[in-house]
Amino acid sequence: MIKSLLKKIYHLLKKILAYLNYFILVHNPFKKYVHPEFNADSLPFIDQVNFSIEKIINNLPPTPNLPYNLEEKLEFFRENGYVVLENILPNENLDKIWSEIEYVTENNEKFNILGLAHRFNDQKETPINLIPKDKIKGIGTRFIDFHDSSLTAKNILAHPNLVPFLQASLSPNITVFQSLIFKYSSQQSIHQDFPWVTTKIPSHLVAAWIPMEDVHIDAGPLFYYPKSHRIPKFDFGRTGIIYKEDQSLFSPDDFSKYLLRTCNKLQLKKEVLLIKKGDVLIWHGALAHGGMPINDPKRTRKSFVVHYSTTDGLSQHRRADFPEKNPDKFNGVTIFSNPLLIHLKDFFK
Ligand SMILES: O=C(O)CCC(=O)C(=O)O
Ligand SMILES: [Fe+2]
Repeated sequence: MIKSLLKKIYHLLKKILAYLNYFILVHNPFKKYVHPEFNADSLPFIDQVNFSIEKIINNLPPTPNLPYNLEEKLEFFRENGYVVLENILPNENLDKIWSEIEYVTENNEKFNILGLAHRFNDQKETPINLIPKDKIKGIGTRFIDFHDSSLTAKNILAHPNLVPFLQASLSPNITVFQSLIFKYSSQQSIHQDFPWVTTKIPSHLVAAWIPMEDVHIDAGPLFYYPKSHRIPKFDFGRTGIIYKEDQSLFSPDDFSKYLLRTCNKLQLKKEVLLIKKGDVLIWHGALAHGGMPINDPKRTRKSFVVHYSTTDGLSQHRRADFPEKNPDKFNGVTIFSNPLLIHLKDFFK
């Protein structure tokens, strides 16, 4: 009782201090405060209003035989911050990735691929051979950068039906920042990705949400707020638009509240993603989104999430200390090798 009261007082004082510090930051007479934003000089062309979609497409390698109208999809993406590309990926390959994940789960003691499990090791990324099997199988688990170890995963994330869209939305020189595989909804609260998924150029970020089964409404679908990619950026205080646990004045929770408040104020309407296996959702690095709560815990929501950046934003694997000499290219996508998992590189062929 006293302990929880003390905890509440501590958090309240911390918050007051954060606001006080922020006030000083904003009103500092010696340093003009500028509300943080993406750097205008390095914005992808699609986010530069006077750059036409036609011009963007003309800058790309030729894109014959796409099963969708690239120009229309890009216009929609530019305006709404997301788009769905229907029926563009082969089901057999999606099934293959999932069977690899099942193998890795059943034989976790052999793999030090990173994972994250609910209420395990302080929610820190942990090699899966150190996570108990029942935890790995539970709700809240994610496999991190599985594509490092799977050729099929690499071929899916660099599928020829996907790459031209990604190149047009970022730059012809795209790379993978990180990938995640979920069996169940993440149930994550509303957020934008760029404060966490950070490269040298925070605006160089798009993500693909690739279902490995049709999404059921009770499985905790992904949700998002169309057009929220244009709302003013949240200022974390001291660290600008990027979150740094040890330096930012404000917390991820403050960030979520800001996003919800701003989306509601601007009357942006929440949408829930009920797409089918083979479809892909692409979302802008600044689109507000999250995972709905799971209504039926028996319902899985197998999905593969890939965060892409450009080679200007990220010039090596994010776990590497040195640049790689000749990184692999899959259909135009640079995929750096993970120096910590070389023994598992393309383990699954
Ligand atoms: O799939 C989900 O539930 C959320 C995933 C997500 O927000 C992300 O990976 O950035
Ligand atoms: Fe996210």
